Amino acid sequence: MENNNSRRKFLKNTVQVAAIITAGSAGVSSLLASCSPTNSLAIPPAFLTGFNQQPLPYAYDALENVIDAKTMEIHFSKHAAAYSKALKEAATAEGIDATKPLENVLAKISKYSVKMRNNAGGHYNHEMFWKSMQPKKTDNKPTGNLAASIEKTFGSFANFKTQFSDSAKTRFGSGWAWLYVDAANNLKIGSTPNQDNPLMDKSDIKGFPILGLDVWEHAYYLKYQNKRADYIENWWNVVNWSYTETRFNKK
Ligand code: MN3
Repeated sequence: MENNNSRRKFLKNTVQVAAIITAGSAGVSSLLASCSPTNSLAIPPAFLTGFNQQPLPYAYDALENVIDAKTMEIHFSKHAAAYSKALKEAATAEGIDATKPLENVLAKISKYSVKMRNNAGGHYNHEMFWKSMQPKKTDNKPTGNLAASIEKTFGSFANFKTQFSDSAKTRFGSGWAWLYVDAANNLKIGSTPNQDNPLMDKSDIKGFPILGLDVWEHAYYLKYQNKRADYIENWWNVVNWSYTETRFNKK
């Protein structure tokens, strides 16, 4: 496998070099452009998502009392792992290069199958979700630019939390609540059904997500049963505001 990949890369590079030599000066820049990875969304490399599941940044029991270890284990190792696996199957079937950023697929999701939409979204959303949490902190709130922007946009952090929580509570069935930055660089709150997200061309809300909350029952049912509102209220204690702020400041 390794040898085949190296050989393929070598052949590809050789073909590209040969093509550049024969293209002449006029053709070189366009050819180089076609060789470089596409990043139509201008998202910095640090925020680009691959197709493989990354390790959970903490132990299964690290968020205990807010998200129990059993829920975390099943959510990460079964649900989220399945999205990544099915995403890679769909990519193979639909001729998508899984070494390129997933964001490029999300931006053109209407061109692909329902399987691709569900699993590209499912994988992206969970990869972001794990990073957006950390062990419980008292008085957990944003700082710096993000705190200032939240206060300016929503009046106060408390108002923001109420609006975001309402968005999460009122999402009918399965889906996500989002804090995202729209094309005009405004902070917005919204929600999407299933595994959709604001990066998808099909989404009703569009922008760069900086914080997302999974309100599928698999995210909370073992501990909270039908009490989604309690899960949401507790979740604020484990939000990783430092990571959220990093995503915000990329804009
Ligand atoms: Mn989930």
